[in-house]
Amino acid sequence: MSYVSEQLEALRAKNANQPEFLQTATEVLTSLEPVFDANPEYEKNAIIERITEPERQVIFRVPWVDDNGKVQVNRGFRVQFSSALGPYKGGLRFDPSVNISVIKFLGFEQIFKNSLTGLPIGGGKGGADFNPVGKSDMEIMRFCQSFMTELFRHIGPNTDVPAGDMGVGGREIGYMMGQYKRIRDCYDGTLTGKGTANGGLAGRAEATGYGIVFYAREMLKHFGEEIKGKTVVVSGFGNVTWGTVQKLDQLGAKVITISGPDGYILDEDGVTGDKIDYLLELRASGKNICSPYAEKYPNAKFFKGEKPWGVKADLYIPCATQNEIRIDDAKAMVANGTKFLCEGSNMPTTNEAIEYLQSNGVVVGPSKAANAGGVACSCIEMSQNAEHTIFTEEDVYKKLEAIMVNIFKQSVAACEKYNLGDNLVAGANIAGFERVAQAMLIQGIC
Ligand code: 2IT
Repeated sequence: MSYVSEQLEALRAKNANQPEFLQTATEVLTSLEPVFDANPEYEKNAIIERITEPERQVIFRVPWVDDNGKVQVNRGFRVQFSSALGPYKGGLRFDPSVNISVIKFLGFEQIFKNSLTGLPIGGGKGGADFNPVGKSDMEIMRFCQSFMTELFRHIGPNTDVPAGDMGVGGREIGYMMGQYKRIRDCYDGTLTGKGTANGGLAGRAEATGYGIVFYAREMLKHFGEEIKGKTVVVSGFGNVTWGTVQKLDQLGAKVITISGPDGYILDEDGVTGDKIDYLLELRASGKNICSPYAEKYPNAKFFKGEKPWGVKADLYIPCATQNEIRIDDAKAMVANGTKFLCEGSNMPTTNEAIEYLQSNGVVVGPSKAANAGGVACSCIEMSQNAEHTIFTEEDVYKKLEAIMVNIFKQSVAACEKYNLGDNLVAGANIAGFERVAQAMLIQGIC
């Protein structure tokens, strides 16, 4: 039995109730087989055993009082997965689906994603099973303050630097930062994704989406195509979707769908100009996105409770959540003759769907690479705070673009080194892994 198979079996036995974590571990480790074959010192140094076991996992009670005076309790998490490359870095997700498996999957992916940026950041993730939908602003504030009243003791600018993820944006980061500062008496840039009035980085909100589109542009260019004029199906409606849609529009691609919890809209005229601003307005309202959009723009069709993957497009960019593309969706994409899928959200495609797409000639750009622009800009925010300075939006976008181009190049180089053809999923895993593994060897058994 190979080192990878043996370790996957051990992981399954040890983490039987963590399907999301096992899914990413299987995807990553399987693609690393050729690396372990070529580098026996990794097995000798138990790299898999160590990299799959978080350095530390904190689970804590988050009590808060709702607007009716009722006491509520949520479960908070922070998984500090790997500090081989720098302080733990990764977002906080507030969503009812959050559990230890989801946070471990996100934290594990973050190790390789952060490595791909080439910046000095380790991997971590956290969050809570708190549902922000329908909560008042004061409820959100009380929740964030209670969450930070425990989390503060585990984080710091050189220890662990959380940011946002689903359900955590500038507002939540602001409340958490206020509480952190109050408890620690320290304005030290421990959280990223802050508002610009608050030490935040200009352009951080758009960075993930912009980066995804830069990556998609490089991917298309590599296969002799250009993003301009392409028809694109996008899912989601959050920050990532917004930045993605905006940059696609700027580069002359036509976005024809977006989706929300209520379904999706198909707008053959293109989601463009003031429609993008309207989306932002809807999102800020905390209400459904799609039905009001279709009411305001009658040419757009609303498909209640459905996902957009059956719509024909040149390029698909999922930006909602994990496992939003399953085998039947992959089949629909192939039947529609697409050549490209660029993952925006973390692990949007099941392993079965990735295999089907790849074996039917669809190039898959993996989220670890494609959405790394968000965390890369978080790291730029860390350096802005450490230098007590302010970078311009222009500086940020220039750095972001260079980082995304470099991530694509590294992934292609790994494909060439290990003869993997167009398998950019494996290329990204390998390029990300090799930097972490080298750092782990240098640091000894720890
Ligand atoms: O998934 C991600 O990379 C994020 N949610 C952003 C993490 C960060 O630290 O900016």
